[in-house]
Amino acid sequence: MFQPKTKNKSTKRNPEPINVLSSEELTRYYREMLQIRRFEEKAGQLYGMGLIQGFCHLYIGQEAVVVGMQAAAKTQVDSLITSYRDHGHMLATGMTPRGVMAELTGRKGGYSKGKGGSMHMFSREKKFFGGHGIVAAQVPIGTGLGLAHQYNEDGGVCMTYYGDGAANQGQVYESFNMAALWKLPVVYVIENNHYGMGTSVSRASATQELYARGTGFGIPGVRVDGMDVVAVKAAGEIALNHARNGDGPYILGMQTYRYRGHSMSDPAQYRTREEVSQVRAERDPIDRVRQQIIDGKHASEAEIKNIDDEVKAIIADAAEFAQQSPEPELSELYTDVLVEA
Ligand SMILES: Cc1ncc(C[n+]2csc(CCOP(=O)(O)OP(=O)(O)O)c2C)c(N)n1
Ligand SMILES: [Mg+2]
Repeated sequence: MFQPKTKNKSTKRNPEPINVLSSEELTRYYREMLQIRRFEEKAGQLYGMGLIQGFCHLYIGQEAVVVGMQAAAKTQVDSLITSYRDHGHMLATGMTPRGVMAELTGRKGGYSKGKGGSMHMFSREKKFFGGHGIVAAQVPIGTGLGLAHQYNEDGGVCMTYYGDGAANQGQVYESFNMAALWKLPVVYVIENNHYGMGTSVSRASATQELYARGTGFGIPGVRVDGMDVVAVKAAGEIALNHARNGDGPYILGMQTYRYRGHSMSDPAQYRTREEVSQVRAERDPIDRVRQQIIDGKHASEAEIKNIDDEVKAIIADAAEFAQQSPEPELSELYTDVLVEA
């Protein structure tokens, strides 16, 4: 298990590790993770009602990964890119629940004017570069974004997320070679949720320590408890500093878990219900930080309830907006298809 390193300048005078988080930080991470969870639950409901159609991959269970990484990032300059399991990443960058939900329902008010759907949303303003449906295709693109950061000398790092299944794709290793050769500012964040579409990582991967696969290219990597937002943030800071300082890419192997099916149609015959219940009961990232907040007296039960209510209202508003926003006009069929530079 990954242990975040703490730098104690003087152990005698200051026994507190310096990465102890403030009440404000912990409650903010709680709120951000909860917002993703509630958003995804609502998206699942709207899907069941036929208001969302097509592909839709929920991020429930994995919230601590993206929230912890964004907490570690310099969000003014750092970019991110991920797969089709992307709603949580968008919300964590500050993209609005209204805009994301309306895109899911295929409405004009969505980030791609209702023409992209779940897997095709972008925000240059928030430095979110998608949303990619082809497994691992985002890895070379993220590496290219790293090259752009280096070329433009903007001080940014690209956080390139991919799954345990994607980790077996050849283009990941072509990207590793180039990133290491040119010392590109890229942090590869592997979201090892232990399953691809219907196969466990233990059945599909010759080795399961996916973070160690940069060894042949000289890229450092560590295993991180991806169900612990505090551990994610600590590891994220080390990795981002490394890349930002010109030392090249870094790999973070996040151990996480998805609670729902791969997509909305998944017979889930590859795991037992008991396994899912056990992870939910023992390792849930939101329950964990809630407990940390209570135990450390960072907020009262009433203050936490307030956060819960506020998040609920934001998601209800997003769902309402996503149903009220009109569908795009037919004349929009051929717009935004090609950008002429
Ligand atoms: C190149 C390619 N092959 C196969 C698929 C079908 N497919 C979609 S998701 C997926 C599993 C990927 O699993 P993982 O990388 O672990 O990501 P997760 O869904 O767990 O987030 C597969 C095989 C695809 N979209 N693209
Ligand atoms: Mg997976």
